[in-house]
Amino acid sequence: MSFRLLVLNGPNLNLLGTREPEIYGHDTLADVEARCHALLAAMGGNHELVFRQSNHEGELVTWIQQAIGTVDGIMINAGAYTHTSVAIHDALRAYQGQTIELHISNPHLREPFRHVSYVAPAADAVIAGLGVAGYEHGLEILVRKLGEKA
Ligand code: CA2
Repeated sequence: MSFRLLVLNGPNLNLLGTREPEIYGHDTLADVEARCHALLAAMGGNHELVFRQSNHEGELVTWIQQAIGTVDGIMINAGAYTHTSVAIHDALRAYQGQTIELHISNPHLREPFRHVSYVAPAADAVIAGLGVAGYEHGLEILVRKLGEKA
């Protein structure tokens, strides 16, 4: 069984590996993307992965809309839009596939404004606080969950 997977990254995640390494680590987003592709290749099954980042809320909404009927599972790190975006929440509610919300840090250990997520009520699962390794763990879980449903 092969699945079409989409990993979405929100604002400022293009800065990964360049600032605040004590929170987000030293890996760049390109490193993380490469590891996600390597993981899927190692898992076999010929899964298709599109990995994207945008600083623009509407672009993320458009990508989620385009995933409707074309993508089996989405993993999303919406960055700061996690805590503000009704638009991303609504788009994810319109998407029928499996959804995982991902965070590199654990927002609940940080400032109170990060304790609310508009993504979580529209997601099947939430992964947080595992560092960038969470991307690989999340993808593995996403593929496993899709396999259980197929
Ligand atoms: O922990 C996460 O993955 C977050 O989604 C990251 C967001 C933050 O607003 C969320 O509360 C939690 C911020 C992403 C910014 O990433 C940077 C990476 C390196 C340097 C500066 C920003």
